[in-house]
This record gives sequence, structure tokens and C-alpha cells, in this order.
Amino acid sequence: MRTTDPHPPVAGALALALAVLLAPLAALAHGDEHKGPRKTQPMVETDFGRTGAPKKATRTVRIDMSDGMRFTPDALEIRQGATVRFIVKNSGKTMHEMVIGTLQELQDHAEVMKKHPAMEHDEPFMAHVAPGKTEEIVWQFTKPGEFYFGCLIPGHFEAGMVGKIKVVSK
Ligand SMILES: [Cu+2]
Repeated sequence: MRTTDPHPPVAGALALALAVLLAPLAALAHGDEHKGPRKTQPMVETDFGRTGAPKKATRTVRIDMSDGMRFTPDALEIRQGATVRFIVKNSGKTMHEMVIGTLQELQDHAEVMKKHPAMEHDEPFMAHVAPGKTEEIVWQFTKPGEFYFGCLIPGHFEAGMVGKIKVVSK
């Protein structure tokens, strides 16, 4: 965490969102940038699950993203504990992304993206997919509940580019 923050203190949630977003940004600035799928994803624990091990994937889900601002499918039911390999295709002509999270996190994140549209970031629970390309997310859903996935390219989330994930307990 930086100690020399030029900005005045902001609301807790926004500060947290910025910290989460800026940490990987700093990593990218140090030459960590990569093209295509990474061999090893950093281990991340969240309220909606954790980084999945590709070899332990128990289910594959194909998601299509379109310029109609829709995910297909846009509703999933997943068993608690399952490790899911998402194969995320962008069949549109503009950039799209799939970001998994709680509804609150996605909404907060979409607000930050509006203010910093050029911001690039990467986490194991998101995939940025160029037009015509396919990327993967491997994620383990460790907790039951209602979660979401959204495209946080400015304007897309608000246009309805969001889907729901229901994780059912074992
Ligand atoms: Cu999009």
C-alpha cells in the first residue's frame, strides 16, 4: 500500500475499491504485463470464492458476450465447492469483460471504471476479452449465495450487461 496518497480521504468502500484496483495496476507497471492466459493465477480469497486450480475444474461453462450488451447464458446455478472453468468468448466488435463478484462490488467497480475508463487491471475472477477472442477464468465457488458477473467497460453494466450466479449449498 502507498504511504504518499495525494488525495484526501474518501469513503471507506471507495478507498477499498481503489486499493484493490490500483494494486494490480502497479504490478503491471513493473513489467508484469502478459498476453493470453497465465500459467499460474495469484491465489485470491473473496466473499464469492477463490482462485480455482485448472486441474481441479469440475465443470466447464461457455459464456458468450455480445455488443447487444448481454451475456449468454446470463443465469447459472453452481454447487458450492465446484471449480468452474469459464470459457468466455467475445462475439462482438468492441471490448467486453466478465468480472465475477457480489452485486455491491460490481456496482462500486463500475463507478470507478466510469471515472477511470482507461484503467487496466487484472484479477483471477475477471477476463478482458478482445473482439473475436476467447479467454478463461477458473474459479472455485466456496460459499453459497447469490453472486453476479458483469461487464465493467463504461456503460455496459448500466446497459444490462450482467448475469447471476446462484451457488447452492452442498
Ligand atoms: Cu461489455
